[in-house]
Amino acid sequence: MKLSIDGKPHDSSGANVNEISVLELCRSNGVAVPALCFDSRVAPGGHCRACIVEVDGEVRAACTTLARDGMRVVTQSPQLHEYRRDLLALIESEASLSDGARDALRTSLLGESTDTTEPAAPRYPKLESSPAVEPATRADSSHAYLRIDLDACIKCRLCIRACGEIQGEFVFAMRGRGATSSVTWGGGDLADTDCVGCGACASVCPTSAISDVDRGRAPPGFGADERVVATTCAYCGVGCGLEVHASQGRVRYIDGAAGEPNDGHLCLKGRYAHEFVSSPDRLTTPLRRVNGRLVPITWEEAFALIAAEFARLEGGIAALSSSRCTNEENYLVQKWFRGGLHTHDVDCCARVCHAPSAAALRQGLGTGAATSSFADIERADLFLVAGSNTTESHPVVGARVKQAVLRGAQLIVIDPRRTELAALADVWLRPNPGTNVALLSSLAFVIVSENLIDAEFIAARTEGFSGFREGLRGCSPEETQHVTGVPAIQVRRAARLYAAATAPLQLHGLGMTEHFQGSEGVMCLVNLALLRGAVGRFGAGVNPLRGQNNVQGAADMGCQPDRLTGYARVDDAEVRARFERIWGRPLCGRIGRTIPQMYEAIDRGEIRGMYILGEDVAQTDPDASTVRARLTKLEFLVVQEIFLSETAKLAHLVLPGASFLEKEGTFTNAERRIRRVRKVLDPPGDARADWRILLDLMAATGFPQPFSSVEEVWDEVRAVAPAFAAATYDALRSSGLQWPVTSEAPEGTPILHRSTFARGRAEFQCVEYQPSPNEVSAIFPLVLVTGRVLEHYNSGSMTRRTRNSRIVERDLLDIHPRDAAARNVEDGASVVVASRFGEARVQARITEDVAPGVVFLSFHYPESGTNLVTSDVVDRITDCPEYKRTAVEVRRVS
Ligand SMILES: Nc1nc2c(c(=O)[nH]1)N[C@H]1C(S)=C(S)[C@@H](COP(=O)(O)OP(=O)(O)OC[C@H]3O[C@@H](n4cnc5c(=O)[nH]c(N)nc54)[C@H](O)[C@@H]3O)O[C@H]1N2
Ligand SMILES: Nc1nc2c(c(=O)[nH]1)N[C@H]1C(S)=C(S)[C@@H](COP(=O)(O)OP(=O)(O)OC[C@H]3O[C@@H](n4cnc5c(=O)[nH]c(N)nc54)[C@H](O)[C@@H]3O)O[C@H]1N2
Ligand code: SF4
Ligand code: SF4
Ligand SMILES: [Mo]
Repeated sequence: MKLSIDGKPHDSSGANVNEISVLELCRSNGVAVPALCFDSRVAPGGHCRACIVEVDGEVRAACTTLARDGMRVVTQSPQLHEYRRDLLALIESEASLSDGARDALRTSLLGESTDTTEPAAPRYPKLESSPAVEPATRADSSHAYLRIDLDACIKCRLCIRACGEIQGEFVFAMRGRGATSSVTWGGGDLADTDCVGCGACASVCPTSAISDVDRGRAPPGFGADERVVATTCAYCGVGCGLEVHASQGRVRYIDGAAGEPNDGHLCLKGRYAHEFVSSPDRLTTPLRRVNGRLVPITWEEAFALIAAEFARLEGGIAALSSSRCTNEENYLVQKWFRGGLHTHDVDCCARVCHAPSAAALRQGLGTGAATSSFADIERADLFLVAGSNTTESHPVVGARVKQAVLRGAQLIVIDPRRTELAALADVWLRPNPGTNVALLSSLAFVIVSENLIDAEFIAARTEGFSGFREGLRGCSPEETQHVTGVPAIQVRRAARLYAAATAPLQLHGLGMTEHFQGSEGVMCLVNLALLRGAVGRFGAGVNPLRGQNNVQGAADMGCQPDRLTGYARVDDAEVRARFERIWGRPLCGRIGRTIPQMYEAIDRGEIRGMYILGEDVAQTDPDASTVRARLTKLEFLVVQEIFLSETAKLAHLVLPGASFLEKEGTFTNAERRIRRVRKVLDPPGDARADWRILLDLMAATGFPQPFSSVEEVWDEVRAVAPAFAAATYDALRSSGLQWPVTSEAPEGTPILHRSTFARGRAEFQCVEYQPSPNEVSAIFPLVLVTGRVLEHYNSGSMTRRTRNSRIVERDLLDIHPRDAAARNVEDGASVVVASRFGEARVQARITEDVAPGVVFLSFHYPESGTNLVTSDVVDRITDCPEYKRTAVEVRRVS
């Protein structure tokens, strides 16, 4: 396409050249065109009229005019300048702008911040706000993070489009016409709308009519030394890119970074929940237990104590590493324990989370990680979302899925609860908790028996199909519906939809894994994809939505008892020899213990000391009273934390680490994307970056390391694990890369298994449904499902110390009206949730989001005691706890 811009010829080629607007074309060629209501992530609106240019002599809005061959575009002319000045005057007559907003507008429209030729009197009389709009709805300060002041609104509608087209929440609309029109959010408080606090509206508003509290609050001069640091969110496994604006040693506000995986978008945790960093509760000095109390000691005393105790307890020490910490820190933890302390007793929270996914994917496909990328969300024509509350747990991915569905992609949701995606689904299958294997087998049954399989793919790339087909006998939807509770007709419909899709993308969560048959459930998902050849190609695949910011990385680095860095097998002598060479230490060949096995070993006196990095097991592991009893039995417990967690309260020695905003390193997200983490602030008091502490601990216990920076640690990771070989810090500097990153794939690997599976052929797995041992009874007739809510994060140690706790103040028990009525429980009543293992005390919320017979409770507040109730039942293959199914009774507290 050839055209001219301001008299200069431009020759454009490229895939989207036929769809590009004049505005984007100009900007991509370095020609500045002002625009107030343009954002590349939403459809152009043409509302603000600031991007007026001349096209072939006619005045047009550049954002809504498509570039065409032969066009003559003029962006600067006396006429256009005059037009823009006039527009500015009109805006000023309608909106009350702050000085800053006016200067910014003037600069973007006229390229100058002051107008020396401005007439003394305004060109247009000031327009008073319309009497048709009640004053109450012009301003809003009900939300913890957002402020609205419509006096500054220029009616560009960008907030409406951002909320609808990025987040998919549709909070805002326009009401009225012409000069009396205004943005509305339904007449009440913003806090009472569907707003999820993502901040997209505030981030795009050109005049701060909608603004972040954080930005508005900055005292004068606060921005003088402002720095912008590009880093990665440390909450969930989406791993959003952040741009942290900091000055005077404080975080001022956070924006989303461009590029994958979030393209500027964030959720309210990533954008706003950073106040915990400066909480007075932060640990600032090492603490030692003396006469039952934790008292401050120096770092030197702490290292000497550990050296002495670990020498005394040698052979009986285990480690839990932290999925909240960096790859480099996780690498050091397992290197320390394996190489320095001669044990493979190293595990991490992958155990209680997606270990079943990793096991099932490894067994079926050869690699235990997500097969696809988040970018496949835009390529898929159908989503199968199983046991994932995506919009609350992985909100930015959830928003991408919602947008794809709003554009026409189909959606099947498998979840016992009516989640936001379930409510939007084409087919929502609502199984009894714990019956995934029966349900997914019946989906496979329909696809096979109705001959909807991809026979060519099965023949060319898989094995074990005939045995698998045999094993489906007795799995028809009609036969399984009494177990699953899902009507056969719905199962048939879902199976046909899945089979008819050209690019079916699976996303799954803990509703699949945290079960007695967790691994086997995920195997069923893999089988389903194999039946349709829906793996190893763009838009399709099997994807565990791994939870923690760096749980993928913690496992990749080797914080699992059976696998060294890069999933190298501990029980393979050749593999060990490679590590022994690089580490200069002999390694034992005995596989270590999983978390539940460690607890049992404490009981037997085999484990007497533990080092726990950033994991609050006393609150988050199941059957918490037993966990506490066992931790209390330890002779020496070291906890390295940023807060005095429930676990740290039990420790003999507490070490103050640094949060993600206070250190360097890398995190690996749920699509295997390794991203850089960069330091913004200094840690408080005597707290230190966790990797520095680990290097000192290794030295103190006789295994000194040659590293002086995290980059050097990472370079050793690249040397020991081939999948990261080419992922240098420099190569990762912008949006990161998805492993494997090798000399053959220097740009990373967005899709696994494209031409061959890591194990050669993929293998169908025969799985038979087994009911959970945690059956309901006359005493415990309800099934408790536990899980998360959007506003809080796991133990809540961070989010509870932010204004998120103003939005959600406590854990609530969701209970169906029928079950509530039978127990005389009203909405908001205090209740006890009791199981064979213990009791939780919470408030009830009556809702039909849960089915009769099922109750749901989150675990973000320690005082609720959610995990006092959960059981000791674990996944048969990986020991992952069954958090998703506990037989309970609910009693009203009178
Ligand atoms: N806001 C927020 N986000 C988080 C976290 C957080 O604490 N808060 N934690 C992070 C972590 S560590 C993780 S692992 C992820 C977890 O993210 P998710 O996997 O989305 O988390 P959950 O809410 O635990 O459970 C998901 C869903 O499983 C459903 N479910 C329960 N039983 C069954 C069943 O038998 N079958 C099926 N098909 N579904 C079932 C539940 O109803 C629930 O909706 O989230 C991460 N993101
Ligand atoms: N009932 C129930 N229980 C569950 C689950 C469930 O669905 N239901 N889900 C389980 C799952 S999937 C998971 S992953 C676990 C998560 O359980 P945990 O890993 O125990 O929970 P988190 O709150 O994520 O964080 C652990 C600790 O890390 C600390 N921390 C954060 N950043 C850093 C850092 O940079 N350095 C250091 N040293 N410490 C840091 C925090 O203060 C926090 O105390 O919970 C499990 N528990
Ligand atoms: S914060 Fe997000 S959800 Fe709330 S109104 Fe703004 S864009 Fe919509
Ligand atoms: S979606 Fe996850 S990674 Fe992104 S901002 Fe929210 S919590 Fe952070
Ligand atoms: Mo997790």
